[in-house]
Amino acid sequence: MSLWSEKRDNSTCAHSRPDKNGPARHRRNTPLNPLTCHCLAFHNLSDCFISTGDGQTENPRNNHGMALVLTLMVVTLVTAMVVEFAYGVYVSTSALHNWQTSQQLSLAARSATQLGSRLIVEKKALEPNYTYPGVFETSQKIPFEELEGTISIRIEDEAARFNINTLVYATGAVDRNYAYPAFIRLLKALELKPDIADRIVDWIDPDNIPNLQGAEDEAKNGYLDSMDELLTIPGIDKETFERLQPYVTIYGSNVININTAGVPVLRSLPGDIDKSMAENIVHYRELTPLQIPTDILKVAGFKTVGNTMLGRFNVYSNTFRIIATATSGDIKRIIESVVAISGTSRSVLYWREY
Ligand SMILES: [Ca+2]
Repeated sequence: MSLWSEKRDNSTCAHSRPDKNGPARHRRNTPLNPLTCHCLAFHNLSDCFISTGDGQTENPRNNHGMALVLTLMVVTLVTAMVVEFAYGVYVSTSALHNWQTSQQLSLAARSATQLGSRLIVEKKALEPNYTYPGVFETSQKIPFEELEGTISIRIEDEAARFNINTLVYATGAVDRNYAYPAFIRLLKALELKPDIADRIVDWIDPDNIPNLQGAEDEAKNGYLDSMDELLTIPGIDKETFERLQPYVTIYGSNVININTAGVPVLRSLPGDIDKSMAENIVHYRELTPLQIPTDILKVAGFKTVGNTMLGRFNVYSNTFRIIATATSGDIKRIIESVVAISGTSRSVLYWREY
């Protein structure tokens, strides 16, 4: 039995093409015409295409489908807009929260810096004759109830380092009597080339006449204002900088603190101090920090040579670097400063917050 023969009444169709009786519409008992109605197998309204007379067909089911697609598109669009708006609000709120936290951490770091200065003053009051050790660290919870986190304070003795600005006197002349040869000794101890001394001297001194191994190209002709400035001096690459940086400063005098200086800086002192002699000083002060300069004569190997060093070192310091770090979650604020302490007063020589 064919599909055609299965129809109960295939002589009529619910639809017809437009004719003189009006536009195409659902009309019952219209004679079936296969050319105008395509209901060949299933005489079902939902399966029937209506010929519009211009070669195109319409289907009520398609109209329903189109409406559904449009509805879905609108819902998708509105959902996307809502999600984007919510994300924007989240980002704005998060940024505001981070900014507020950052501001609070900045205040905490400032407080920690003040605390660091006070610790130095109190320690100097307890031990007025000498400064030891060269590094002091402490940390505690942030004292703000509304903010969870920690603050840490690191204090470093700046007199443990060689001051490279002392290579040149304020008059512009090079200190070839002490600072220059002392710096050459430091470079040798660090296994760095001696020409670095001339390059730094040319950078600082006011003239434009290059030293033997120096360079006056675009020289500053002034004292260094920051350690990073070393990297702008021709001939000082990053590797040289990283090796030199822990042992030099631009603050304080050219008199180092023998109680805190590292082995390479100790070797910058006069007296041809080799590595093992410098290590003798380190071991001695670990047990008994030097109270007065002549205590150097008690250190193994310095009974004689110690006299040639007197006047070139101290056993205390008045210049310190304070690194205060405030942390809450992933957010951190750091204040690095250098302060000069005189009695109970202190003056800030350097301040950087990041
Ligand atoms: Ca110069």
